Amino acid sequence: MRTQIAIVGAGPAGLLLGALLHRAGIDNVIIEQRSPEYVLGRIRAGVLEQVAVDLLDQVGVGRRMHAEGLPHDGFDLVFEGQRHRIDLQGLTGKRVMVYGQTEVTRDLMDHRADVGRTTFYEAQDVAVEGFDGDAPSVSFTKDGVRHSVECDFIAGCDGFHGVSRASVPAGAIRQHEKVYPFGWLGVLADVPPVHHELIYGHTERGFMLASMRSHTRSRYYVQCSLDDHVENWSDEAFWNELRARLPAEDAERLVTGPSIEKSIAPLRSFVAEPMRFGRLFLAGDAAHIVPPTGAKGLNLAASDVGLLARCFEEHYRGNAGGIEHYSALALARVWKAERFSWWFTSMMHRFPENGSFGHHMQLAELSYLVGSKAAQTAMAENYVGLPLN
Ligand code: RFL
Ligand code: PHB
Repeated sequence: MRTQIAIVGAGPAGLLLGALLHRAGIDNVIIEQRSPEYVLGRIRAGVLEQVAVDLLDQVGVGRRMHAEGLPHDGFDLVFEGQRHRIDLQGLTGKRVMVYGQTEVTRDLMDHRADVGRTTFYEAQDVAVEGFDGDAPSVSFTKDGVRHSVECDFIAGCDGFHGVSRASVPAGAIRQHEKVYPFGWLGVLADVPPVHHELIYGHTERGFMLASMRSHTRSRYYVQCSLDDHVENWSDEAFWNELRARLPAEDAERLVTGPSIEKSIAPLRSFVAEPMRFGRLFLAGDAAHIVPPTGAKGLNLAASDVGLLARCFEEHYRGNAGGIEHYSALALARVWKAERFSWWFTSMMHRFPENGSFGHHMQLAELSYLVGSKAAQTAMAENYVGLPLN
């Protein structure tokens, strides 16, 4: 089989890239190692920046997002038991859209099925080959048969643990990493959210986040230890811990119920440079990871593939230099989102090794932030998302 772009991975990056290329008339095939149900079962991001919303609109999959998503004009920061609102709309003129990654993925999967582009799910032993020469290909085994997709370019959209980045010779890639000494324990439950906007909390017991998927479905997180296990957390234990981290008035209002999903995610900052190796291009979590505090992971995946699709379009329009700029353009945005996510994470979590001095530095920074319009504007500009260049 032959195509123009072979895309490895059917997460949001791969599916959105497929849709953008389809719209530009560029042939593409997606190869995904899991089943569609497995991909949809991963509960992850919840907040979309305007850039991501615009890209979904551009490819014509925005209808349900606009009908069911919740536009948010601000969020609350909590420290020392008090809530302080960050007015995104007032400070930047922009808002964010609360709409789950699962729904984004479902909308993109439905669109792909409608337009009839090929996706291979449950592909085993996926290998990316020949990208340092003129004849790249992606091979895999499906139902016991080995297949090969020959292509002009490979887009590695296969997440942090994927095969694309791992196939680049070690000497050709630089990796920058910071691993945080804690994780997030997340719970999804069909209970109304405790507040109509998100609440990010700094508490003596550690970080907490109150988020949502709809008016009837809540997503909550509490900072936990890296060696903790989901099995250690009954629903009751989780709700008690969350209640202990919420401001008193919210704790009283909190509605609890059985969890639908419960998981622990480690927190990591990671960047691989460059994001292009000959005819292989990395996008999304395959190239970089941010801790979820800034809600940037899915949004960076979307902006990467927005840039990549533009570069491929230029290339096929006859501008051979089109693809030369991808890595530098994408990384300029990635590093800024890395900085914001690292900063927000550092300010909000309990770092046992930082001691009382570190704790006071966090409180001083939070106190400065809520007292300074300039500091709030800087935070809000980053939260709603920087322009796509
Ligand atoms: P994905 O979603 O990991 O998709 C990669 C796909 O590639 C497949 N794959 C392979 N396919 C073929 N061959 C192989 N060898 C393969 N290896 C892997 C995988 O099965 C998968 O389907 O990466 P992508 O598309 O780059 O998307 C990135 C986002 O998923 C991620 O950045 C976000 O979920 C991060 N994130 C958040 N981002 C936001 O923008 N806003 C948020 O509010 C937000 N909250 C979060 C988050 C991530 C979290 N976790 C669990 C890490 C909250 C959490 C808790
Ligand atoms: C979520 O709803 O899952 C979510 C929201 C905001 C974040 C991280 C995760 O910063």
